[in-house]
Parts: sequence; structure tokens; C-alpha cells
Amino acid sequence: MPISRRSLIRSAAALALGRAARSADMITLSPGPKDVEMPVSGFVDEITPVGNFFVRCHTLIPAVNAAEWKLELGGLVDKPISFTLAELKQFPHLDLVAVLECAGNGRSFFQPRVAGAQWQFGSVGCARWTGVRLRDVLAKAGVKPGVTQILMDGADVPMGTMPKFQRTIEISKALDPDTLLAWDMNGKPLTPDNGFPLRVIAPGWASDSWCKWLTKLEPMDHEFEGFWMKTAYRHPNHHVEPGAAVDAKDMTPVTDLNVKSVIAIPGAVVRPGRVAVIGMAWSNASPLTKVELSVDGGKTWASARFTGKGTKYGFRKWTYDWRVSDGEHILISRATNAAGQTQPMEAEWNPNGYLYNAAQPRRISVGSAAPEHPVEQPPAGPASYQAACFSCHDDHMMRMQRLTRAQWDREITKMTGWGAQVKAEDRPALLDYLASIFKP
Ligand SMILES: Nc1nc2c(c(=O)[nH]1)N[C@H]1C(S)=C(S)[C@@H](COP(=O)(O)O)O[C@H]1N2
Ligand SMILES: [Mo]
Repeated sequence: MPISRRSLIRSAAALALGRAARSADMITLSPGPKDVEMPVSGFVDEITPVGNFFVRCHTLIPAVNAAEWKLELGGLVDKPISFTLAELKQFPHLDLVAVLECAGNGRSFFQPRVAGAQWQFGSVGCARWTGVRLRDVLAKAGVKPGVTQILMDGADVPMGTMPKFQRTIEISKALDPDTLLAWDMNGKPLTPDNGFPLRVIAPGWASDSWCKWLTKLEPMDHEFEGFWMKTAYRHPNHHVEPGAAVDAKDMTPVTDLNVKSVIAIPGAVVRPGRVAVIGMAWSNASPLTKVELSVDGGKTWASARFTGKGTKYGFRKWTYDWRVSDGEHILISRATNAAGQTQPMEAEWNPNGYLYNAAQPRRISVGSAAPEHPVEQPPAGPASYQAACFSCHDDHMMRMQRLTRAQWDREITKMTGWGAQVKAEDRPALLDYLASIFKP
């Protein structure tokens, strides 16, 4: 059973020492645009407290004035219409518990490494969302025949010349009775971080379809041509050898989440005796059927026990009674759903690093202290580094990525396309710096 040393070190580094997560423990990948994830110790609440909920933004968080805010519904409809929040609240209300997971969650574990925010375990959470059915709202305007997609747009303003975060959702998903427009999260209005005043809830699907700060819906008869639909959030429709390029025609939009589980407790060190191993599992629209645990690095597996009732799209907590005396142990959890999907030992590598769901080994030792992993400070970069990169984000974005020279070269091309100012004569030094300091 192959377990790379690297994935073990990374798992250990991601661990808090077995106490429940507080919002103060959140892991900041980037302060602005805000990218923050939950530590593994947070996977003990079937409903994630808002303070422990991950945040992923491509832009700065828009300050929406609720009194002036409106949802516009135009495009291929019989009667274009707009709604205030009060008007939306006239539709029948619904409460739905559902997992929100970034398609890039777990990206940092892919080998070879891929560009993008280097999420570990925690760009996922589960909340109780309150809102109205998207299909009820669409029906009010009358969707014309031939509509295949609904374009979603939010109040966020892109940085530089980065394309606006606009995506389409298939009409079948838009009309699903579980697809909502929500204003409340865990019984309180959405925070600005999580999409105030209104966001799309697309349960069972990755969160790139859960548009935040929603301002516009537009039924269309084709898939949107913009960057976030045609280039980003696509993954291969066939197996890809790790590191290989994929033909654009074989890349299809990300939709369903993968079945997945995470061990929350214990932390890296335990006392000998009986240890309650506790964790969380989730799936897509197919319900979970079991979680298994291995305490010997994957040689043998035993069933964990679900605690709590679970919900169709929610987190489901599980526990396993472990007796341990001494030594080092490798624990692995593995979830399975009713469709027969099981977490693999190796995730399917793909060029954008989406939908990582390998069963992750966790090293636990009895008695001794966990190793420290100090964060290294990179040497200062050339002037062009500050000038070009820091106008949209700070150095967290580069520090978390460990890319090859060819990958950094592509990133510079992408970013200059989005408005980063790099003079031709500065480019070689910038590339040298990125490739030598932030290398795999
Ligand atoms: N308008 C808008 N909606 C958005 C995004 C965005 O940048 N702009 N990011 C998406 C992505 S990639 C994720 S992972 C989720 C994050 O939701 P959260 O911040 O509430 O956890 O929002 C999605 N909705
Ligand atoms: Mo995401």
C-alpha cells in the first residue's frame, strides 16, 4: 500500500492536537482575496459553526447594501423581473442541510503538484441553509423553451483584468427541488464572507456552482463562454496519467462532489488505552452507506459507527473504538456511498487539482510529542515581484504554491493576461525568483 512520506508529513502538519476547533484556529491561505480553511479538528460538528466555515473568494468581498440590493432575472424568459429580498421571502421557505465543498479541496496533496490555492482538508463545511427554491423564482418569470443553462452572477468585482466570476448551471440542476437561493446560514443572515445577502445552494455539487452575493440570473440556451466555465472548473472525462496534459475537448465542467471522509480526533499524539477515533464523512446526492477505518496503514479495515442521524446532503459523523498500547500507527478512514463509490487510496490526478478524495493516512504516535514544522520565510523578491503581484494579492498566494519553472511561466502568462504589470525585461528575473524560491 503506497503511502508517501510527504502525505504523512502534510497530514501531521495540518493537525491541531485533538481539541475542538475554534474560529481562531482557522488556517489562512491568503488574507485577501480571503481564502481560509478549517483545521481537521473542526470535523466534529455535523453543522459547522459559521466561525469555522471556510471562505473562498476570487475577489475582494463586496459590501452589499441590502436595502438597495435586487436580484435581476432576465435572458430567455417570458417576462424579465427583479426581486428585493422581501419579495423573495414571499415564496415558500425551505431549510436544507448541505455540504459546501470547494472543488479544489485537497489540491495540496496531488503529486505532481498543480497550481492554485493549496487547500488541505478544510475547504468544506456543512450548514443549514434557509431560502426558496430556485425553480419557484424562475417560474415567476417563465423560462422559455430551449433553455439549457442558467447564468449566475454576483456583486463581486474582479481584480485587474481577471474575468468576472460568472458561471452557468445546467437547467436540470436549477430545476431540482433541492436547489435553493438562500439568505440564512445556520439560522442567521449570511455573512459577507459567505455571500450576503443571497447565494445559490446546489447540494451535492462542488461549490463553484454556489454563486455568492447573487445579483443576476439569466436563462440561456448554451453553456456560458466565459473563463470560469470554459477553462476553469473543468476536469478530464477519462483517467489521466499524473502530470500528463489533457485535450481541451476532454475537459468537462465539475459538477458532483466525491465521497469523502476525514479523521478529526485524535490529534498526532495519544495516551495508551481506549481512544475514540471521531471523524466526518460526506457524499454527493448518493447517500453514505459506510465508513471503514484501518489502524494498520490499510492492511485491514473495520466498520466505524455512524453517530447522529445524518441528512441527504449533510456531514455524517462517525466514531471508532480503538485500543492502543504503544508505538506509531497509521490510521486511514474510507467512506462509501449507495452508488458504490469508495474513496480510493490514490486520488485521480487532474491538471486543475479538483475533487481530491483519497483516503488519507494519518500518523499517530503514543506518548511522544509531535514534530514541529517551522514555516520558512522566503528571501525578498525582485522589485517586479512586489509591483506585479501585490496589487491583487499578497505573497501568501505564491508561498503556498510549489510549482515547476514551466508551471510558474504559465502562471505569469495567465496573471499578465489578467492585468499584472510585468515589463518584458523584468520577466526573466521574476520567473527565476518564483521558480527557485517556490519550487516543488
Ligand atoms: N460570486 C462569487 N461566488 C462564488 C465565488 C466567487 O469568487 N464569487 N467563489 C466560489 C467558490 S470557488 C467557492 S469554493 C465558494 C466558497 O464559498 P464560501 O466562501 O461561502 O465558503 O463560493 C463560490 N461562489
Ligand atoms: Mo472553490
